Amino acid sequence: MEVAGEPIRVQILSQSGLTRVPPQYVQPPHHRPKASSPSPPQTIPTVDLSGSGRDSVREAIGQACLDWGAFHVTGHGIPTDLLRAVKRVGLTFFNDCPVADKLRYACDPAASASEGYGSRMLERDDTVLDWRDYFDHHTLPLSRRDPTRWPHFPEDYRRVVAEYADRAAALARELLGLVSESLGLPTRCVEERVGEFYQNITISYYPPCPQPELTLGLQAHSDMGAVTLLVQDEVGGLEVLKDGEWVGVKSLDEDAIVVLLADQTEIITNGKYKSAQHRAVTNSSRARLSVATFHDPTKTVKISPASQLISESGPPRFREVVYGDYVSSWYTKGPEGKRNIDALLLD
Ligand SMILES: O=C(O)CCC(=O)C(=O)O
Repeated sequence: MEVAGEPIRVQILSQSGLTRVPPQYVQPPHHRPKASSPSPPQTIPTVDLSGSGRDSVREAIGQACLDWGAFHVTGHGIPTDLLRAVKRVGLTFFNDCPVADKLRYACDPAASASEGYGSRMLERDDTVLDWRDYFDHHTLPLSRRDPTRWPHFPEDYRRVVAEYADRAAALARELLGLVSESLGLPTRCVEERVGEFYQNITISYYPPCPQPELTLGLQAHSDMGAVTLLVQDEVGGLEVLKDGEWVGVKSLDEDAIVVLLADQTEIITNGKYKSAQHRAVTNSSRARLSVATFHDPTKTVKISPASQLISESGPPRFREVVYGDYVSSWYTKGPEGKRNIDALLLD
């Protein structure tokens, strides 16, 4: 798809002044967002990691994982200034960099999760498109990190993203430790089964959409890896599926980070904790920005339920999977909710 010789980006479409979304962005009726409900919706819990004692923090995390698979964390130690900065550099790139400069960093549209500036998430080109542009960064292990592939503008972009990546990885480790402990496992149990983090940071930019009732900024999915940390601006648009209903997750305050359990954690915990199915909706008046940091196993790692969580009365619920095979299946078949993890269920 091309617009005036350039590969298409949603921001270009949005700025062209169109009043109807092109047909390839129109979701089938059963996937469209619902008009917001008049009663104040429930939302994900908040866990203050600096709260009173590890026992109560661990308990709060365990409950949040059981009930939602998603929660806000505060008191996590990542400086507010750094959270602000990572959103600022992302927004400056999308808003202030000329299109031609942005396209210098275009990702390879033929390769899934390739680094750079893109719009399409899946390899298949017969699916409804998301109303979103993004910049994907490969950040860990350090052998994958090459900041010269990231935007040169604003001038502190590369330093800020690298610093945030390191702080986010430390927080992800801390959270997986609490997840393990909340199930009575040794602190490093889940982290050791995941192995060295393969970390990507995706900065998503959702331009205003002329028909938000017909589109999704990002289709419903659960994340493939172990745990995702999401920082969002004040615009709102993230929704988490709870008991069959989509629940809005507004930004709490500048310090709060959304934690989303991902599929490999569901497998390792033998389904005791579920990965969070989520999506992003759009709006007609304000662009929205989010920064998602994914912590995944390396592709060669085999993932299976932790042996400590298997017993005669609680047999393994998932087949072992090589993580790279899981990723390939996800990108070729598409997420369609949780179809890829469901395909590993043993009956
Ligand atoms: O922008 C959001 O709120 C969600 C982002 C997300 O789910 C993703 O990047 O996978």
